[in-house]
Order: sequence, then C-alpha cells, then structure tokens
Amino acid sequence: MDIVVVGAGSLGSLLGGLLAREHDVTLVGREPHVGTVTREGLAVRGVEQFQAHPAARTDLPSGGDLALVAVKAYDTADVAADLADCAFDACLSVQNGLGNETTLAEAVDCPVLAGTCTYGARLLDPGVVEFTGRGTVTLGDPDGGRSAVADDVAEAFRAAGVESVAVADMPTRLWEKLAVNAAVNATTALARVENGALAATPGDGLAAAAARETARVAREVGVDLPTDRALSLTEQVVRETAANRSSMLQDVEDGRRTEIDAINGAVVDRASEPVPVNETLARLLRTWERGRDRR
Ligand code: KPL
Repeated sequence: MDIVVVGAGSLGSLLGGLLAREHDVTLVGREPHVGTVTREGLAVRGVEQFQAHPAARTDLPSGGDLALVAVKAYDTADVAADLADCAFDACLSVQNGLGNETTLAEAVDCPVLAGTCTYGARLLDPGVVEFTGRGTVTLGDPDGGRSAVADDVAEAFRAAGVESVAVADMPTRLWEKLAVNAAVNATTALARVENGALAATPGDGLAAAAARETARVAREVGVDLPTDRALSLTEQVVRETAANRSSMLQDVEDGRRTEIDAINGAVVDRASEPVPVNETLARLLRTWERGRDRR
C-alpha cells in the first residue's frame, strides 16, 4: 500500500516508521525532522528499536492509496484544504478530539475513516522517535456500520505488525476516547504530572468528573456510553500509561498550542446541560494559551 502520513509528529512518525516495514510510506512534516529522516532514516527507540526508511517531505504528494492524517486537531482544516487537490483512495484520521472526519469529508473526494490509536510515542530529536507503548489502531466508518475500506486498511496495518481492528461502532469508540482524553489530558497538563498521578484520586477526582460529564453528553447526542464504562476506561488508560506524559502536557511543556478546543471544548460545545468541569478545564487551558500567544 502507498501510505502518506500527513503530520510527522510523535504518533505520525511512529506509525509511519512501523508501516514502512511493509508499505511504501511518505512522512509529510516539518523541518528539521523530515530532512533528517530523508538523510539518515527514522530511528525508532524504546519498546522496539529499528531504523525505518520512509520517504519524507514538507509538502503533500499528489496522491496515494491512503492519507493517514495525524496532525493536531487545530490544523485539520488547513490539511483538508490541501488534500482537496490530491487524489487518495481513502483517508484515515487518527487525531484527538471530535469533528476531524467531518472537516476532512467536506473537502476530499474519497471515503474518510475515523480512527483511535493507543500506541504511545514521543519525538526525542529530529529523526528520532521513542516508541513508549504498544496499542491498537481501531478504525471504521465515523457514522457507524461496517466498511470494506476499513477492513482493507486494518489488514494492511496488521501486515506491518501494527495491531489494528475495523469496527462497526466507531461513534461509540470516538466518544470513549474523548472521555479518556477529556479526563486525562487537561488535568495532567495543568498539574504538570504523568498520567499515573491521576490514579491517586480514582472515581472522585477532577479527571473522573470530566469523564462523567463527557459520558452524559455522549448519551445526550445519542451515543450509548454508560458512565461506568467511561470511568473504567479512564482508570485503565491511567494504569497502562502511568509513566507517560499526555500529549497535552507535552504541548504545554514545549510551549505549543493545545488540542483543548477539540477535546474538552468539544464536550462543552455539544452539551445541552451545563458541564462545569470541562468548561473550567477548557477555560484554564485557553488562558494559558493566550498568555503564551498561542491563540
Ligand atoms: O491519548 C492520550 C494523549 O496523551 O493524548 C492518552 C490516552 C491520554 C495517553 O497519554
């Protein structure tokens, strides 16, 4: 398969490196990362150690079998506009937050799949990505139902050793992931702690309250997400990624804009009753972003 990874950050680079062991992969990202990958290859360290040799560039190629979109949620509209001029057979978003697939589908002329990814990654240096944890890429039609395209993509990922499953209940999966991200990302970013620190307050902490609100909003919009399920998934992720720094904590530490609008902000936007915890977390992160000139 000819796969173009749009967004060579930590997750895009890790997936690109893993997929390049079986497929023709092009990483689209920024300098100095893509230049280093072009000259020296991509060094994967951590859980597995190997040197991958994807192509790497700063602009989109004209097309391919799959555009794997891994940019930050606030860049989705720009990427969608660029993809509109390309010819891909399918597009898969593995981004955080809600709404990315809709933005992409409005621009491109091919099936758009939604994905969630629990692989852990961290960019250490240009050309070097740390593989911090194995996971699963879960993908499917963003509106639910079986998708032959999703089956093909999942099979291609598995052929490269990337654990992947095509599912028919993608809306529920997206809201489950949103509940975990709403709970973990902003709280760890504001408190400047690893995910595992949240285990000290299971059930009654701020993170649990954000997950509870998110499950309630999911049900308000017709997605069957019981509160207990949102809480147990959050506790599971906190346990399994205890040593990880959440993507939002990494953004804050690096002085970058965060994905708060697509995570806690998305919960607030879709809620028909007040969601004070998500609202407060969103306001605090936006205050930090304004203070750093990142909005
Ligand atoms: O997806 C994540 C993120 O950091 O964005 C979690 C699941 C919270 C793992 O760190």
